[in-house]
Amino acid sequence: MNKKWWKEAVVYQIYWRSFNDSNGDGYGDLRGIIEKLDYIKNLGIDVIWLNPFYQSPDRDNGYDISNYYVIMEKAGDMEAFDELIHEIHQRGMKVIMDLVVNHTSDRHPWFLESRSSKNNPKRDWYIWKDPKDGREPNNWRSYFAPACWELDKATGQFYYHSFAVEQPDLNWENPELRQEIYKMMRFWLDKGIEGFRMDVINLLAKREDLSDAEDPYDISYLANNPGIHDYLQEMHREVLQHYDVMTVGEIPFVSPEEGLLYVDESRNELNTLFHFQVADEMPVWDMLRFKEIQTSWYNGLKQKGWNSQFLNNHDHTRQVTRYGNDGQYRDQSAKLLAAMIHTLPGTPYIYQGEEIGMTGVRFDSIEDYNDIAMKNKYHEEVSKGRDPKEVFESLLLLSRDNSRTPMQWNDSINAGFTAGDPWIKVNPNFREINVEAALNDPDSIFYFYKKLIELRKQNEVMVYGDYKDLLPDDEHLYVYTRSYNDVTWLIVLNHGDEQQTFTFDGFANRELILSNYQNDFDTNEEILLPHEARIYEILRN
Ligand code: TEU
Repeated sequence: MNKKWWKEAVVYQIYWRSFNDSNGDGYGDLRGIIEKLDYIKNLGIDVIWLNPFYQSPDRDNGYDISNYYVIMEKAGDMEAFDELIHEIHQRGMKVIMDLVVNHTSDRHPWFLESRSSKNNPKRDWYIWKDPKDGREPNNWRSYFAPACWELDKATGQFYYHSFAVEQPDLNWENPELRQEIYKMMRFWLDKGIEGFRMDVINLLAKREDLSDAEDPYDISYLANNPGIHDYLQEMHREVLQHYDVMTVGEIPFVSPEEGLLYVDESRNELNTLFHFQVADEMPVWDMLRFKEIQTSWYNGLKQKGWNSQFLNNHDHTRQVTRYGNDGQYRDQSAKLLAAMIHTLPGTPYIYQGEEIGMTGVRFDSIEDYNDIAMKNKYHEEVSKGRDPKEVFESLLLLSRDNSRTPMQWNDSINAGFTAGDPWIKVNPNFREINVEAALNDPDSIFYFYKKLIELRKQNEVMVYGDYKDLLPDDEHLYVYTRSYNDVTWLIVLNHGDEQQTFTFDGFANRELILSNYQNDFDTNEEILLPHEARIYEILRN
């Protein structure tokens, strides 16, 4: 396994519209990020991932792009972008952008031309099909709508959209379109960014067989279709191989064997991936399933490909709420989840606010929510006659807005995020949970993350160490080793509200490196308190 900077990095994800507002319009922006770069550097971050800020009508918060070469006005302008990149580099950090090339906005000039007539030169830049028996070509759903087909009355054909109606999919079979995308990628790489997070990149190739799906709700038919690897290997040849970049693919619906096809270093496609066997398939914490997933991905990628480790992002509820304890044990639980993500094999990602233990949110009505996925689902279910209150309740835990409330900087109005009216309500717990309080508390979650990141920089075993789960069948304790050259670390995690016992058989000679409790061990060291996490170095006899 060869060493790479992106394997050793810790990545911080900034959902800029909720991060810091520099001009009082209620939205975060690029200059707002510049104001906080010293905070991010202080945490120890190596790479910043910026969610999309290209020009967009903003139906899906920037994931519906209408011009790949212009900065969305809410976010700022190209001068602000250039200054941000410069200031990130001045601090010795790198930056990756979000590459969204499975679809554009329906307001993109390419689509406006394509839909204008059947013989427009750009008709084939998108995917158009004739009706079948006067209806959609088949029963396929999209992520955000009951159908992935939308009728364009002017030309009498349906266009294909994997997400919202306002997000028509690009036709990657068209070589002219592909070259246009590669040109755009070079534009941003030549401005000095160090790579891309690639939005649902395994959806680029579409299923040729348009027959109805047996279960249209299993939308995996949108992904991993024949041709996808040809496109990614061409992208690598045409663009990526010419730069020292990091690429991380958002790759849903794959097993380790399928995921390896995207990140096997010998295949020259992507460097690493986000798989979703946890975030999309584990609604709430399931320790045994989580252990199975970790071991299968470790064995599946071992020595060939590189994994990522994350438990939340802008699409998935804050981890301490969804997978931990955001009540009585919030502090210990947030630190345990951090210790786990940062000691498992793969590049760790920190989603803004995770480092201070920000939690999910529970607004009172659907009007308080912004997420198009949640609102479309709500209206679809209510239109079937279901009780609106029951539908609303059912969508709360996994609403993407759980992670999109404004960053909580201090206990002043709007948590110091904006001097204006925030585009989405601030989580009411901002008076207790905020950056200022965290920086003033030496035992805060922030400083625990900072220590984990420091340990990673000082100990290659955290990055390149072999992984072995020692208690695969234990529902509460997660105990594993990482080994590299002559160094072995033992990680002992009690993921639960009850104390547990671990006897350290075979690990008598050990040194505690980090714990999320003040361990004076006046009690028996073999007792792990609720949500206790410990990292040991195992000493040679
Ligand atoms: O997300 C893909 C998507 O639909 C995720 O919400 C999904 O649940 C999981 O994370 C992948 O299976 C990407 C972006 O992250 C999301 O914000 C966009 O809305 C979407 O693509 C469309 O661009």
